[in-house]
Amino acid sequence: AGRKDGKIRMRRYVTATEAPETVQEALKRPSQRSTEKIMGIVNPIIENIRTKGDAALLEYTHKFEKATSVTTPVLKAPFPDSLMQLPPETIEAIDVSYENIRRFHAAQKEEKPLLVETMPGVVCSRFARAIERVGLYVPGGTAVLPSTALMLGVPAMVAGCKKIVIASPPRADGSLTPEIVYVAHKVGAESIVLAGGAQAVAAMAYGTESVSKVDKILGPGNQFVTAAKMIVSNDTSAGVSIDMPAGPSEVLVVADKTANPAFVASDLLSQAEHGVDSQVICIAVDLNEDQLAAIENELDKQANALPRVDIVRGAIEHSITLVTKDIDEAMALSNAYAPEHLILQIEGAEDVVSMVQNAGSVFIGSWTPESVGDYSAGVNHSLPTYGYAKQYSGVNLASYVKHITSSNLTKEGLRNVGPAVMQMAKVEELEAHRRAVSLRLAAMDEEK
Ligand code: HSO
Ligand code: ZN
Repeated sequence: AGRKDGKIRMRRYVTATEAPETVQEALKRPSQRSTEKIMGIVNPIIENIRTKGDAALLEYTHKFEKATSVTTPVLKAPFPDSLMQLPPETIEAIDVSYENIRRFHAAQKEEKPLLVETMPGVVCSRFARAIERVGLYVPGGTAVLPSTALMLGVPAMVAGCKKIVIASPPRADGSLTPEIVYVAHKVGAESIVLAGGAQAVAAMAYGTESVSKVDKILGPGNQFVTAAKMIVSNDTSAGVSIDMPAGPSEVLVVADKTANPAFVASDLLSQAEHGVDSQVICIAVDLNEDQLAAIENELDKQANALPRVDIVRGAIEHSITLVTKDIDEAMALSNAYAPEHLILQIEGAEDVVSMVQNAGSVFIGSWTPESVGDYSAGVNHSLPTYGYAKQYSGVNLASYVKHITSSNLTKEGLRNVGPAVMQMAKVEELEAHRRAVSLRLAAMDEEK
């Protein structure tokens, strides 16, 4: 990456010889394009979709996707077999992944309501209901991402969402990726919206003549998609929520002297190939010069053999290696960074999981490359990036449900809790609240 020898190499910092501020600065994510500028582009798109519906949606698809042959913006289920013609090995791979993702997310289901008797005769309960209509955004861009359709669609199906709408930009010839149609069919999607970007998000948030309005929009996307999700979720007239803010993909690999340099390099590169804005970090625990060089040489060698070497070069440009003295320091730095993916290629990796405070998803031990989680292990790959792992969970079954609570009191229960309620109401000077209790207590006394 612009280095003199032309090698694809990450900048290296030895924490013991650097000021803590330098290390913190090196761990900063590349800054995103100014949100104001993005908002200035996205706001009019949303407004156009809201007021002109399908006509505007088609116009954007023709303009941005160059898919001028698209004349109807929505494909409704049942999807014709002709649109999901795939080689058997692809069907098999999707089916295996689907089943693992389904099993892991089905296990997250809360079978029965939570019931607590807080006082004799006072029963509080909490139960889950699926969000009825969800919109799943599957990005187009530099790679086709049927795996994202699986990660968003399978938990929606498991949760029992009644209506699943998938939006994905069509290819320039107007066709949909057959893998995505096949996944849409498997998860029981109601429709596929042939649109991408802010326009697809707006169409699902407000609905158009042919696009069904949804209650929640999930899925990753570029900065325009993310901005659109934020805008529509702030518009009370849309009545729509979103999963989480999304940024470029990241991985942080913690490696010690037991790590295989080729494995470490391959994991770093599998995230780096996502986009030039991706960031990969290697924390090397007490490695000597030879061990560091082994990883660096592997990285350069493997990178140059990749079809997406140019994207990788861009990502590696803002990626770093940090050499720490021990695992405690490594984990402190990792927790401060809060990576989307954390890979532990260290001795006793399983025991170190207890030290993980902030991360989207953890990959434990040298036999667990991150790509298994991206596709087929069963965990979700829609994860918090850009440090949001400090407060957000990745997509999971709970992303598709909301909880409702209920209270159920007997006479005895109201006698027990009533005095507290009446006194609280008195403090707040809300007399009607107080009387709703006192009236009933008086009625009980009369019955006697
Ligand atoms: N690692 C990506 C997900 C993905 N990888 C999709 C391959 N396809 C973001 O977590
Ligand atoms: Zn990936």
